[in-house]
This record gives sequence, structure tokens and C-alpha cells, in this order.
Amino acid sequence: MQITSVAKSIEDFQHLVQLLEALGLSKGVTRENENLLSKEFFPSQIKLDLFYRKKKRADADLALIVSNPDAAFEIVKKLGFHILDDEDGLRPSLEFRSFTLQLPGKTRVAIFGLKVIENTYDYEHLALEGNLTAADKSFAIVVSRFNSFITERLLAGAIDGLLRCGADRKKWFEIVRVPGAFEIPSAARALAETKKYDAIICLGCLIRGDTAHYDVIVNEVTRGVGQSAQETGVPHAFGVLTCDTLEQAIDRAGLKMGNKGFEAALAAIEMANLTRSISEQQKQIPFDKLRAGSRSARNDKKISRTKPKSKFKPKRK
Ligand code: INI
Repeated sequence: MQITSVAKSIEDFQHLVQLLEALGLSKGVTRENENLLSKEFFPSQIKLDLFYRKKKRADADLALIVSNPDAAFEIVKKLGFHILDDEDGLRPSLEFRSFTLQLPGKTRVAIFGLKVIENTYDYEHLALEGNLTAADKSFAIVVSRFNSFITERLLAGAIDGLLRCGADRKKWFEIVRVPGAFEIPSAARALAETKKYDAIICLGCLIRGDTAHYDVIVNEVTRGVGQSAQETGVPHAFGVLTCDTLEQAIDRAGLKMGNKGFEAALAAIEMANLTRSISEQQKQIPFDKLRAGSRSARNDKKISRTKPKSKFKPKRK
């Protein structure tokens, strides 16, 4: 699904890009042709709110629901955009805040959301999660040739997953082939050690009937991939099928049980984003301070958990 918004002038388009970046949305691809200029943005979460407005107010060209409307208000003020109305902001008792701004070319943007209330722990927002944006990330796929009629399907699924999440085929992923599943960990580790990739996707297929060493190889591959991930700090997604029969493998390579290559690609994207968020996070709230009600927890609540990518560090109220 895609949500679109149309700017009223080229200047407003640039202002919108600036505003959305400042609000912390991740950037995707910019496209331009003789008819159109467009830029993609990926929110960390998306939901569709359907509503009927009982009290009339001017329609906006773009409506944004943000997790901290007070911080968004400060960002908009700092960017110098003209605020049209901020009725709710004047009523501090309200848990909700909405305001509208107008860009110089008359594009209107409505911003609203629930205020961050002090001393109330919102565990959902305390949890860090990786999003599914692959546009600005690099991936290496290690795929084994043994049982290639299965592994090629896993590879197709993984590529599909990366492309659907915005990865650029030419720039942002590399495919490396190895003879069998046993060779996957060493190739994955060599790639991870280059530090060129945000995540490594491992794809293979082990079928019990094919080898007396099935259990030995399964253990070795699983341990090797896990060890490479832990020792290099680069996320590895495990898309190596370990099946009793060929039929089970076929089901997991695009039939009844989905495509494990596709799932591995999504796990790699999520973990690449999560790893980046964790390392970008300036301060973490220690686990023992998460207990609601403790004095230190209340004080630590003031620590900003917004992505430091933004130039602004919104203050929590
Ligand atoms: N490699 C696989 O990827 N899947 C298998 O099912 C398999 N079987 O059954 O033997 C297999 N063996 C090859 C192994 O992974 C190595 O490539 C080989 O031993 C050379 O090191």
C-alpha cells in the first residue's frame, strides 16, 4: 500500500522533504522525469485511521500522525513554517494535540498525535524495533548449489523480499554461491568481516535422506552462522532448510509453507535496521530503571529515544 501527497509548488516539495526528514522518517528513492518529481519516505510504523470530522476545519494536503506532537511542533517552529492553528496546544489538559501549518506555496500540512504524558510508561514505544526499509542498506546473500532446484527458489524469494523493501538490485546486494550448506558459514563470515554489508542472508537446503552426516552438517552450519553473526556483529539471517524429505523442502521454497528465502530477507532487513538503531541510540534506559514508578525511571523518562539522525532532539515533557 502507498500513501501519496501532492505539493502545491516545487518549493513546497523541498520544504516537505525537509520537514519529513526532520520528523525522522527514513528516506527512500528520489525519482524525476519530465512530468514528475517524487521522493519516497518510510515511516517506522504505519496504520490507516478512518475518521469523520464532526467539527469542520480546513482540509490539509498531507496529514501526519506523529508519536510526539509537542516535539513535532518545536521542529516545525524551528524550521520557520507558518503555523495556521494550534487550538489543542493551548489546552494543556488535552492528551491530544493537533496543529496545521502552511508552507510558502500554500501546501497545508496537519500534524497530530497523542501527547507523551510524563510518568506513564508506554512499553510499546520503549521497545526498539527494526523497520523493513532496505533502500539505504547493503546485503550479501550466500546461497549453496547443493539441491539447487530448492536453493534457487529460496534465492528468488530473498531477492523478491529485498526489492519489495526498496533495495536497489545494482547497488545494494551481492550474491555469493558456495558448493554446499557446509561452506555457508565460512563464506558468510568472510563477507561479514569486510564490514561492507548491513546483513548477510544465508540460504541452503539440507535433506536428511541425502547424507548420513545430516545431523553433523546441520549442527555445524547452524553453529557457524550464529557464531559468525555474534563475533562480527553483523546480523545473519538463517534461510537454510533442514528437512526430512524433499517434499518438505519444496513446501518451504514457495509452496504450502511460504518461501523461507523471502522470510530470511525480511529478517535480515529488520535486524540490519535494528542494529543500526541500537548503535545510533545515544543513551539507553537501563532495564532496572524501566520499573514504572521508580524515581530514577521518572527522571530517565526525559531521555530522548528519538533517532539521533535528526538534527533536533525533541524534549520529552
Ligand atoms: N550439502 C547441502 O547443502 N545439502 C545436503 O543435503 C547435503 N548432503 O546431503 O550431503 C550437502 N552436502 C555437501 C556439503 O554441504 C559440503 O558441500 C561437502 O561436504 C563439501 O565440503
